[in-house]
Amino acid sequence: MVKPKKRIVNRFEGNPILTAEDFPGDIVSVFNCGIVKKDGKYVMVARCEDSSFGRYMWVCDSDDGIQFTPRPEPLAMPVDNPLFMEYVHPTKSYWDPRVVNLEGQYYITHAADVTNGATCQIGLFKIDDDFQTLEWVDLISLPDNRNGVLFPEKISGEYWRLDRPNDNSFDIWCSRSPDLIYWGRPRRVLSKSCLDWGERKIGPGSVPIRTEQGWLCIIHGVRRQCTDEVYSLGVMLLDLDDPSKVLGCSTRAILAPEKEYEFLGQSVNVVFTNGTILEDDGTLRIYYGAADQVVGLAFARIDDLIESCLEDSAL
Ligand code: BMA
Repeated sequence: MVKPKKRIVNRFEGNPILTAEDFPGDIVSVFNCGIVKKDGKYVMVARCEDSSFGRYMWVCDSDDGIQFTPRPEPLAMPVDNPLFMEYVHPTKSYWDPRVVNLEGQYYITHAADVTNGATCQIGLFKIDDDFQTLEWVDLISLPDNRNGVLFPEKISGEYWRLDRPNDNSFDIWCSRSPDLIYWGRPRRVLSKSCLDWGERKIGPGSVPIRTEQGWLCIIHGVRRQCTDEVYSLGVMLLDLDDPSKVLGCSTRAILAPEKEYEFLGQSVNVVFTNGTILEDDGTLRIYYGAADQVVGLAFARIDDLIESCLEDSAL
């Protein structure tokens, strides 16, 4: 029997909210952004690319979370730090920044194309309160790993993260750390085999959100459609005290490409998020990259997302 239609995520009608034209200089795309709300204002760290495929992290500010103003320059990379320069290419390496406030300090995890033959590792920066100066911490994963996202607080005395080892399984994993540098006790959290819309790969999206029912996590999944890969978003709920345990995971994709700006860009058929904001009224703002070209915004009720994990679970 066909299930009834259920749309719990709604796009902002004025999408896309940010495009390359909004930036000074030779920027050709802006997508996959991390975001935090600070003192009532929105601070986005966007992934930008230029026509030589140089990559930048570019801070954009907004009062209303819809109209963003890019700062005059992208973030300067800590090129005078020999640890950073050891493995990371200063203009080509970093992508998909995820921003988190952890114990009063802002951190940015990102996927780093490294020059040590390992393809991709998770990198960690600190950034100051004004989002002006990046400080390199270190590479914090084994190769080949990406989509690293930190939980916003310690759990049972340890830091936790989700990530996606880029081996043949392409599942979501978690691990723990005493100091954000050394990570261990890896556990598989969710297998891609649970999700038809993510049958090829799944990965963590934005920073997990604490709710009374569990950690709510927006995730992405990849499905093969003829010759193309289609990137969609989904949602899972993890145990508050032990996030390696999944309480539920929506069987449906909550957002899949269906608008022209999601179908066509540098890539085709992509919606991908690494940044969400939960408002006090229970609205979740999902900022997402569309077709690896522009930034879109969508809204959901947090309760609807939790319900779809628990009552429509793929597990
Ligand atoms: C993933 C990442 C994302 C990108 C997506 C779609 O593997 O590289 O940065 O948006 O593919 O191309």
